[in-house]
This record gives sequence, C-alpha cells and structure tokens, in this order.
Amino acid sequence: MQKNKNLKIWSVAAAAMLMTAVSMNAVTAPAPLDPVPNANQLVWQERGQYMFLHFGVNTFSNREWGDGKEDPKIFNPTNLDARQWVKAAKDGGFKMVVLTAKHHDGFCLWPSAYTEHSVKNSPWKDGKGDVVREVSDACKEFGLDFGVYLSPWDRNSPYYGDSPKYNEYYVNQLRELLTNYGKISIVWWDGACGEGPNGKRQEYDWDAYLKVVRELAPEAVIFSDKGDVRWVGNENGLAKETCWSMYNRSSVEIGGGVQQQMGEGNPVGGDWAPAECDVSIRPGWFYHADQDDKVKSLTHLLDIYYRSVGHNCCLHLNVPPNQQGLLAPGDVARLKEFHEAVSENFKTNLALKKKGKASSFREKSRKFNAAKALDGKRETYWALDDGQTSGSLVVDLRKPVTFDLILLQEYIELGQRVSAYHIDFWDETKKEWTELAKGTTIGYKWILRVPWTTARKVRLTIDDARACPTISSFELYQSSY
Ligand code: FUL
Repeated sequence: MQKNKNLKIWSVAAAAMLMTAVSMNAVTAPAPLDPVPNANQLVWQERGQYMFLHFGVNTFSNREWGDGKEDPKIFNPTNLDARQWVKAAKDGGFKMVVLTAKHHDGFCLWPSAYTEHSVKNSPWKDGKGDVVREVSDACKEFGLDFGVYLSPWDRNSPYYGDSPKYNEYYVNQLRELLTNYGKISIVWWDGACGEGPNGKRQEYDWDAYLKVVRELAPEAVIFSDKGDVRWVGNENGLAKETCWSMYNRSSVEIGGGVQQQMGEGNPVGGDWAPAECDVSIRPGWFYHADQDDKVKSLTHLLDIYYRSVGHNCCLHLNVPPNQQGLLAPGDVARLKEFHEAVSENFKTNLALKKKGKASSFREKSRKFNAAKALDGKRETYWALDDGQTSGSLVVDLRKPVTFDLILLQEYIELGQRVSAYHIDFWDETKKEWTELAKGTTIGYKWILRVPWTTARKVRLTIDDARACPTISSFELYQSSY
C-alpha cells in the first residue's frame, strides 16, 4: 500500500514536470529571418575591434604606395619586436592583429618561395627573418587572433597582367600564408587593381582565391566586397546613421561598388555581410616620422569607436611600426588611453537587472519578457509575437539616474530586424515622456550618445521592424571620457 502511495506521488510529480516541460517547449522562439550570420561572422562581430599593421618597404622609402622597384635591401629594421606590437594591441583592447604580408609593391614580409622580392633578400636577420612568423607567434603568446593582408595588386610581379599566371602566383602565396602560420582568422583583400608592367589589366580570379581560403582557413572570414565582411566605403573609420548587415554581393563590383550600399547595407539584401570600418591612427597607413605629432586624439578615437563599433560594425585601427620595427611611443600610449576610456565608459550598466515592463512580450512567456533585455546576457532577448513589429519597454531605475550613453543590441543570430526606434525619458517635472534620441538600425550593437539626462524611467520604443524585434540589450551608461 505504502509502495503504491509513493508511486502515486512520483507519478504526479513526473506529470507536473512533464507539463512544465511541455508548456516551456510550447513557447517558440521567432524563426530566423534570413540572411543570418554564420559562425565565423559571429566570432568576427564579437571581437568588436582589431588592429592593422602596415609595414614593409614603404616604411623605409617613406611612401604610401611603393612601385615594386624597391631594392629589398632597404628593408632593415634595427630592432624589430613583434611582441611589442601585439602587446600594444592587447593593451588597447584589440582582439586580433592583421599584418600587411604583401602590399601593392609586392614585397613579401615572409620568405615566399615564389619571388625574390621579399625579406629573404634583405639584410634584416641576414635574410633569415620572417615577419609573418614573428607576428603570428606573438599573437599566440598574447592570445590574440591573427590575419593577413595580401594585396592582389602587385607592382613587382612579372606575372601581373598575365591573368592566369598571376592568379596561380597569388594562390600559391595564399597557400603559403594559410598553411605555415597556424590559425588564420581573417584574409583581407584590397580591391585595388592597377596596370600590369606589360600594360595589361589583371583579371583577378576571386573564385579561385575564395576556394583556397575556404579550404585552408575554415575559421577565417574574408574581408572583400565579395566576402564575409564588407568595406564600409570610407577610410575614416565611420559608418553611417543606418547600417544593415545585409547586402547584395552580386550587385557590387570589387574595387568600385555601390558606395551607398557599402555604407548602409541593404534591408532587403540577400547576403549577410556586415561592415568593417578601417582607419589609421595617423594620416598615413605606413609610418612617416613627420606624422609623429599627428596621432589621432583620444576624443577623435572615441568618436570613431562610437561610429564604428557603436554603429553595428567592427573597427580596424591601423598602427604602423616605424623603421626600427617598433610602434612609436606616442601611438602605444594613445592605444592604452583609448582602452582605459572605453572600459571606464562602459564599466557600469545603470539599467542592469532593473525592473522592466514591456508593452507586450512573446506568447506572454517569461522567456521573452522585458527582463531579458536588462539581464546583461546577449543570448536572452525581449521578443514580440510574430507579425508584431512595434512595441515598447520601460526600464524603471528606482531612483533618478544620470546617463549619456545608451547601448542597444539585437539577437542577430535570428537576423537583423529593427528599422526605426526612439528613446524617451519620463520628465518628472512636466509629467510627460520626452524624446531623447531616435534611430533606424540596431544590429549587433548600436550606441547612442545623448545629452546628460537624469531620469528614473527610460523607454525604448521600437517603431518598425522587418519582423518581430528581438532585443537582447538595453543598457545605460554615464561616460567619464
Ligand atoms: C587601401 C590601400 O591602397 C592602402 O594603401 C591601405 O592598404 C588601405 C588599407 O587599403 O586600399
């Protein structure tokens, strides 16, 4: 009898558990809205910022574009220390380093078997050196990802302009870089395409290049108008006020392109190709001593940060090593300041775990309620029902709080959705909502700078979206810098 009773208690408990499980399962997450990012693109996006290193014969000839006729002997850094470069990148908050393994002059920073125009014919380390090796080793030591810039435009190669021959040469060089240096996380293709020495124009075989990257570097994203990450369309590091991660690769010509689409993306684009904002910390991409006093100010770098990382893009900041083979002290100091400022500004999320109330939430399930945008976790999100493309969320901060930065995120694993929104605060004196800011896109991350505001309640209203919104973060900060 006792045995039967226990059995009964157990079966009631089991049934209750099953019912809970069933009701939890019954809550369905929104279906992905294509296109969505792939795993490599998500890793890329989460890095936020990475560092460019322009280094090569131009560093010694004091030029921006070499003509390929440089004597390899001019490449002679007296004190090259790749660990110093990578440490500075890490101290600056950068998660990856990208080296110009070969710029337009064709000079290779590794001893390529396919050309004499490389470090092997330079006096540096008696021709036994390999800058690609030193940087990739330093990245491993400091825990940063590593990538390569391999310029398709090559002003030295005798094959350039003889399309099939040069394409083979380029693929061979890609193979060297993608097999001999461990994990490569980005391959960066410049679209520039100049005249060959024989007067002919080179037809790049992008499909062949792409194939070899996919084969040898399965974890890499390709930066290219036809790759995984697109160019934002300018070299100032600034994205536009609207920035979709979607895009139509097929309608864009490499090296030319539809400037508008590069900048803003395309809400009906069929490809997921988020934008990278590249910019140099100095006027030039390569080091020039007379630019030592032209290193961008902290204010300028912060502005770039807000308009790149804070505009649904990644920031690719160039810091060029000098003729010694070191990053200049002023640049290193600025990187540190930059990291300190960003860390300090985003140290305390004033809305974290505060009480939230949404106009509605998906299937009335706690799994998608307002708290999910305020819990500090990107993988949980406030969502609306299918077909519902507007709604609002009020965060109650419990007491008046002063802020000037608002950070929003969408759960982009399900696609980028929001196309219009605004933010207002409850004005206690006027007893009304007062608009503070409005925007169009959010994507992975959007940061709004607003006037210093003190309020107890702040409201995010999604005015329009491509499908029901999925908001994973609504955060407030008070900047110190
Ligand atoms: C450009 C190049 O021509 C510049 O020299 C630099 O490498 C920049 C990142 O890309 O297109």
